[in-house]
Amino acid sequence: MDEQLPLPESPALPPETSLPNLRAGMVAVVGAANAGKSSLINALTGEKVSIVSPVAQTTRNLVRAILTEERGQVVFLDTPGVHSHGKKQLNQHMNKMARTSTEGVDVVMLIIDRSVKPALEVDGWMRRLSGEKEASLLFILNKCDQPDRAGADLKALWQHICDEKKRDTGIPACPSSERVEWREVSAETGEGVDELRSELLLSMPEGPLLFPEDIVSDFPRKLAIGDVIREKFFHRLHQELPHSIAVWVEYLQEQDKKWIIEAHVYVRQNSQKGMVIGSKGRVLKAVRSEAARDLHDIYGVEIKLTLLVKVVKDWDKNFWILRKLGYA
Ligand SMILES: Nc1nc2c(ncn2[C@@H]2O[C@H](COP(=O)(O)OP(=O)(O)OP(=O)(O)O)[C@@H](O)[C@H]2O)c(=O)[nH]1
Ligand SMILES: [Mg+2]
Repeated sequence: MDEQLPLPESPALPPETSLPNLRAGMVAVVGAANAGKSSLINALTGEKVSIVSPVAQTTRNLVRAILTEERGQVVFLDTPGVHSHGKKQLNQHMNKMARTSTEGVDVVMLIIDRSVKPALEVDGWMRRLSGEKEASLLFILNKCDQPDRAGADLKALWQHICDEKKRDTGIPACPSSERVEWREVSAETGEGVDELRSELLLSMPEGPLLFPEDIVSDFPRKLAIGDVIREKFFHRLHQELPHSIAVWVEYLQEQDKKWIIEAHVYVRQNSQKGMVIGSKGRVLKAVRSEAARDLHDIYGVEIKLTLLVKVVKDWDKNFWILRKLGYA
């Protein structure tokens, strides 16, 4: 009888291929302004990737936030809240950005503020998503720490939209309607967030990581810094004024332990300059120190921040400026 040859020892697998069932994919996070999209992404990733404020339409860019775990990776696309009165050029760019974000993703998460009556934009998003053919749909009822003022209405609205579509097109319901999952969370208290994170990771397709594992966002650093500064203005200014502001980081020098930043705060008209600076410079000083504190926490370096307020007439109608700021 032939003597059996010992099997050759199999070579050690490189670390990334030895991980079992690694999953990675993209999730578009959409919804009406102020629903809590950015807050939820920050809670899911455990990082302050996107800015948050009580002012509607805080997010102006498409911000990618990357969650990496041993199970895999989820890339979230934070989008500007769609605004149905979007006549201004900036609004139109933001709406377009949000709408196109759902193309080619694995999951679309529609975030809805459950504590207020459904906004017109929620109806709009549901109608749009009722035609979704590829991505799985997850409808998230956020702010469940607040009294429920819309949960039942929202489910009825979705059913109504699906029935209407079926009646008008003769196609058996909307392609994704049967697959819609509803979840309740609070981005504020963290309720339901761990479960949602696990569920999202497990629903990603199997495959290698899409981004290096130590990256939390690929949003350009200068734009991210500008956004942190803008967030502080959004917390202090009221009515239309926040929407008239943009922040551009003109200069950034990254030394080992200290970053030197000069940022320009654009306002649209001369009359707005005084309000942004505040009496005796109070608003500007407060924004500068709050932003510097946040930037120190995020980047772990000492921050020397200078803010200059500039009147850039109707910057929000200037395509080149919108492009420079990443809004177009
Ligand atoms: N009570 C409560 N407030 C929340 C919750 N999630 C977000 N918020 C608040 O809702 C407001 C809007 O939150 P954002 O995360 O900026 O909302 P958004 O959907 O990203 O808004 P836009 O970028 O303007 O479209 C902020 O004041 C948040 O603190 C929540 O679960 N509970
Ligand atoms: Mg946002």
